Order: sequence, then structure tokens, then C-alpha cells
Amino acid sequence: MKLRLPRRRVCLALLLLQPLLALAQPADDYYASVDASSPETLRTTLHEIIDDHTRYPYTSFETDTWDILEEADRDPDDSVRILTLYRNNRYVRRGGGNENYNREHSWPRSYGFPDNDGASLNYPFTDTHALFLSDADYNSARSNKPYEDCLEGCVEYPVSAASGDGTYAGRSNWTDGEFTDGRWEVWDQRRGDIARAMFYMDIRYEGGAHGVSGASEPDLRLTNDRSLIDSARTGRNEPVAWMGMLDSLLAWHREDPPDHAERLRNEVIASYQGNRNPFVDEPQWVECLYLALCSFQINAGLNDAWYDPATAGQGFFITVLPQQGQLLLAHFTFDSEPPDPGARANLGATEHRWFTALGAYEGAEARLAVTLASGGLFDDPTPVQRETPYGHYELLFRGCNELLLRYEFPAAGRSGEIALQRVVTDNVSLCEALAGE
Ligand SMILES: [Ca+2]
Ligand SMILES: [Ca+2]
Repeated sequence: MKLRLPRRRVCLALLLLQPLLALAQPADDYYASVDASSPETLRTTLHEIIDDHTRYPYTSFETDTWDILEEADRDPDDSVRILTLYRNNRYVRRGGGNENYNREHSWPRSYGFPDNDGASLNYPFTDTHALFLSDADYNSARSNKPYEDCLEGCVEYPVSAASGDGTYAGRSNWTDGEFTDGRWEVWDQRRGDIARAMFYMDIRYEGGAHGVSGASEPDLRLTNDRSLIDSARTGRNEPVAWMGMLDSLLAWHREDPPDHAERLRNEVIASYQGNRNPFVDEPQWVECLYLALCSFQINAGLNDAWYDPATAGQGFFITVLPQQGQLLLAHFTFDSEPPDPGARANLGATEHRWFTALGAYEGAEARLAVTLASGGLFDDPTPVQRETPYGHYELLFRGCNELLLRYEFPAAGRSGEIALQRVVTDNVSLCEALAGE
């Protein structure tokens, strides 16, 4: 791994930062029956909880999806306005069909459930967990393109000037292609919302019939295979249908975790439909369902030196603090640019760099705030200089000797992931004993 870092004098001083992660709490006993010990049990038990919701009509003189969405998608700063999904525009609530905004099926209706005639009781078509208010032109441009990162040669659909700068990547939506062969990349602050709506649709719709109305429901599934997505685009309601792209959705879920506005949206929809989006409440279940990372518990048996064998000579020291629920990490690496001629190192070589990081952990995951340590000396009583946060690490343990570390250093323009293992394996058995407790 190469890092572009500021040239600074560094030392081993460990700086403690407040954890940035506030772990979501389940809503009362709503999830009491969940069994998250495997992807299969989690899927089954979650489906049972969110199944058989109350359906509201798509359009009606009674309460309909317009009414629910205009409450769910209200502008947090101005309750008489709504915020649109892709463009992030504010509009005064108009409801019921207007020239500015309409309703976006984030899981396109053409993938499994296009027919919403009155007799069909089409539950996914009217499910407001996956419906969002959208500018009509952006909705039309998105069409039924699968969600996927759009890296080159794509057309920009910026967010409104008040809230974005329209530059790649992140602050704009991007698209290319058409229909199933196309892609639509959601801008950075809503991409996680969309990912979690897709995960919800997969788990909510498992085929069979609605437990109260008896209406038949499709089994909706997520995939990275466009031919599967296209296979159910028949113009009819299908028993099995597909959407994607799963890998981008998993990345977007990590990049844009649930925030206050998304949690409020979940509450509003739950107050009508009677079911919740579990992935807004408990984001860590996504890793269990789609990556089979379910039951591993971070424990003090992980305390050790870790490294990537491909870049031996640099690495990580991990210290788990079980009583604090915190994980402390020191990352020893090198500057990618040669140091100034004549630069003096306080410890080691001038190109050595130490990052330190601290944060909360839960289950198999930890999210750490990173700082570049500098300014302290072992033989000098002067207090170390504190640094502004430098970025984040996400640690995902897949066992007692397998760790995926994702790093993001915005100031240096660097992000990526590294697969790590221990330098020596003596403590693996201790970890396995503690993980089994
Ligand atoms: Ca978001
Ligand atoms: Ca499904």
C-alpha cells in the first residue's frame, strides 16, 4: 500500500479520539425473534417480522402512497416542503401528480411487478419503503437502470445547487446505457438509503401469499447478473424477479450509513404499513445476509501484530478493550513521497508514518477514527500535539486470523481495502476460545 501523506515528524504517541459511531438500538422488542446466527436463519426470521404489512393504495381519495411519501420525504428544515431523492430539490407539497415531482419505484416495477390493477393487490408496487419522491425528469432518466457505480464516460445528473457541487464522485448522480444494460449511480448522501431499500425488498418479498389478504407475492432477489435481471422483464407480474447490482449496493450501504432523516423516514412508513426496514435499524445485518459474516465476536484474543504478506515490513498493532467496547489500532507505514533532503526523524527513518485510530466495535465490525500521530518525543515531557481526524478505518473480522481493513483518507485522496492476517498465529486459539463464549 502506498499513501500520500503530509511530511511531518512522527512518533509512537497514541492519540485518543471519541468514537464517531453511535450504534443503533432496536425498536423495543420488534426484533426479539431474530436469529442472526446464519444468513439463512436471519433471512427467515427477519422476513417473518416484516411480512404481511398493511397495504395502502397507490392512488386514491383515501390515504394513499402520496400521503405517506409526502410525510416520509418531508424536508427536515421546512415541514411544508418535500425533498426529492436524486436531485435533492425542495418543493412545496403538492401531492397527487404535479409538474415537478412524482413517485420513483427504486426497485423498478418492470422488474417483477408492473401490473397494479385493482384486483392484483400488488404489494411491492405500493410498498413505500421502496417508493421515493423524485423530480419527474430524473425519474425518467433513471428509467429502470440497475443501480451501479458509473466510473467512466457517464452523464451527470447533479443535485440541486443548494446542496451539491456536481463533481465526480459522489455529489452527483451519474448514468449511462439503457434499461437493464444501463446503470444509475446515486449521489453520496442517498446511495445508502437506496441500498437499504433494495435489501428490504429482497427480504420482505420471498414469494407465497400475503398472510391476511391472500394476495400472491413475488420472490424478489438481488444479484450481480444482468441477464437474471432482464429475465423477469416480461411486462407481467412474475413469481421471481431480480435487481442489482448487489456489489455496488453493499458498498453504498457502507459508504452512506443511516442518518437521522432516514430513521425518521422509516418511522413514518412503519406508522402506516406496520413494518420497518430492518437495515435502517440494524445495519450490521447486511454483512450477515449477503457476506455470511454473522456470529463472529471481536475479542481480546485478536490483540496482536497484523500485516499483509504482500507488503511485509509495515503493519498494524491491534488492541481490543472489552470493558470499554473499543478497539485501538496503530498502523505503521511509509510515506509514498521521498522526505525532504536533510529532514530529521525523531524516531526511525524520515519516511516512517504512524496512524493511530480508536472506535467502538460490535459483533465482527469496528469503525475507527484515524489520526496521524506527530509531535511527541519519548525523551521530552512536552504534551503531544493533537491532530484533526485524518480519516476512517472499518475493520471486518472474518475469523480469528482474517481481517478486512477498509481505509478512507479524504485529505490524501486515498481509500481502499487490505486483507490482513497475523504475523504469528500463537494467539489464534485464545481468540477462538473467547469467540465461542
Ligand atoms: Ca443517506
Ligand atoms: Ca427475496
